[in-house]
Amino acid sequence: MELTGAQILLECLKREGVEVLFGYPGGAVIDIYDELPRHPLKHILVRHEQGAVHAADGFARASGKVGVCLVTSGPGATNAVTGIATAYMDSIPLVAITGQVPTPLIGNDAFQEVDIVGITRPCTKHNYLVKDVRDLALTIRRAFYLARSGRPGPVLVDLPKDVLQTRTPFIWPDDEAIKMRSYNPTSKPNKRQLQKVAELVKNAKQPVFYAGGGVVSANASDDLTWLARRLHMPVTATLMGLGCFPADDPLWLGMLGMHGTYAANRAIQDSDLIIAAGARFDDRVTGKIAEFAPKAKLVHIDIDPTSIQKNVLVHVPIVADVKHALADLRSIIEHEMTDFDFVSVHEPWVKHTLEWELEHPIKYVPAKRGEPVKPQYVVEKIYELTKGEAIIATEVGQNQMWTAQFFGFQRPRTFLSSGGLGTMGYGFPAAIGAQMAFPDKLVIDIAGDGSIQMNIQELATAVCYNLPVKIVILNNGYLGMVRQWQELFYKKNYCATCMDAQPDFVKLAEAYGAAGFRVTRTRDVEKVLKEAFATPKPVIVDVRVAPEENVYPMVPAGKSLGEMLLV
Ligand SMILES: Cc1ncc(C[n+]2csc(CCOP(=O)(O)OP(=O)(O)O)c2C)c(N)n1
Repeated sequence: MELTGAQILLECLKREGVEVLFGYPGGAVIDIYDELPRHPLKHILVRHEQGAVHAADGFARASGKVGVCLVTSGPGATNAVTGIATAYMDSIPLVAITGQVPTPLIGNDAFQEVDIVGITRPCTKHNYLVKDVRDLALTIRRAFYLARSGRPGPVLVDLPKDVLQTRTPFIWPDDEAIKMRSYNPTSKPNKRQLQKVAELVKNAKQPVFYAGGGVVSANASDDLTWLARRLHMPVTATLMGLGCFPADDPLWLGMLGMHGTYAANRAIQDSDLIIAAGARFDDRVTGKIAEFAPKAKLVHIDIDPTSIQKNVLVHVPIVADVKHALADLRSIIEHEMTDFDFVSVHEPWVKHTLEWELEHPIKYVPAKRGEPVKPQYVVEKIYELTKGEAIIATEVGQNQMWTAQFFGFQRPRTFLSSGGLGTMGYGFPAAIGAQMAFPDKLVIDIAGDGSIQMNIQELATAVCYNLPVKIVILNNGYLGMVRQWQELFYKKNYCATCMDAQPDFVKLAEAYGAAGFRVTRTRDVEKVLKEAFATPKPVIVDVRVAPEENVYPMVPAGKSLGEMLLV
């Protein structure tokens, strides 16, 4: 069967199980768009290419499948770079397809030409320029294989226009063909190392689990939860790991790191054994690295060998898929340590951590009568009203940290946030992607007034496809997180952080065909949120919150986890 490059691409996407494609057309990819109506793929036309990538990323995080986006050459491709880098930093499986000028024009500074393969080399897991249509099917298959295997990540495939137009016999490459000699991710753990871990836990008096996004992406939450309960070991997680362990479990310490809980940070500093799983010892987590967990032996489980020993010295490295490693550890504990009473050994330590939680819980000073709404209260209300049964996306800044602190995430894949790159404008398009994956779930973007303006144009997308995403803006009139740093560390020099000339968000929502609500009083928060959640279309809720509220606890940059500023 002879097909054009464009037809081959779409056939491959179909066979890879892709159901939805987030994209934006242009000259270089018209041939693909010309074919699209003849394929079962659902295409979501976004309003900005950055939105397409974040939406594909949100779809991937919520569903566990590979997200796919399609943009044109030149500015279409460069607009996608922030989204690609966002996915790269958080290890999200994504295939980004970009159009390119025809092969004879490559290197000629042709109209809308850009070297996107060069530009994205440092922020993709791998990228390809397909110069010969006969390589296309294999390249697409490999792109999916790379994106989803090993440490997941974004893969870019650049497709020149003439390649899309050329005909060639279509051959679907088999699984053997897609293997690459230089790429062999280790997924099975070394059993002896796991035995060592089991022994370490037995002998530890103050052990802690430190879970990262890898636990979520490896679908290893159940094993982690089982192990923590059986070993009677407190659990903390990074921002990316939230939801991998139920927040209502007594062993849950809360998030650790810069805006982590007192209990989690104290526990890490005092622990004698840390089992880190699918986490990368990011500086937002470790604080001053030389003083991180001074008494602890470190076990580090990660699929990416280059992640181990990168930031901290590890005593037991385990290169493996987190799912396999935790499942095998579980099996050792289940079958070889049946008689060991972990509860009695670790109970004094667990009690200690509970005391820390009581001493310094995550809290805020509630608003008095007549005072502006407290942003933390809004997040608490969202949690209460949804009972945690919602997919929550956030933007970046205080809104993100308050959500992490005050929404009790119970399940993996319910919290979508740009952790590594910290991309403002991520949350709303990601929420659109998640809503595509789960049309019947309540999807909420908790936003700041600065961040939401970075991709607000996607309201048109949400309205167009009837995606009832809710945006709750914690509107403090500031670029709040930067203002907080200015307040605490720059003598209140609020330079360029006051968001003057804000749009009327309610009217803006209405202009797009969505619904808009405004809340200025604490007593109206619950009523309006209820109404918003019951409205079957996209909604903006503009909540005017206390302008100078801060996120606490806070470990100042460069300090150790033991040096927290508390409320
Ligand atoms: C694209 C991008 N530009 C700049 C920043 C730096 N930055 C981090 S937080 C922040 C303020 C965010 O303000 P807002 O969205 O209003 O949220 P708030 O902190 O007030 O909740 C800024 C500017 C960023 N993270 N991303």
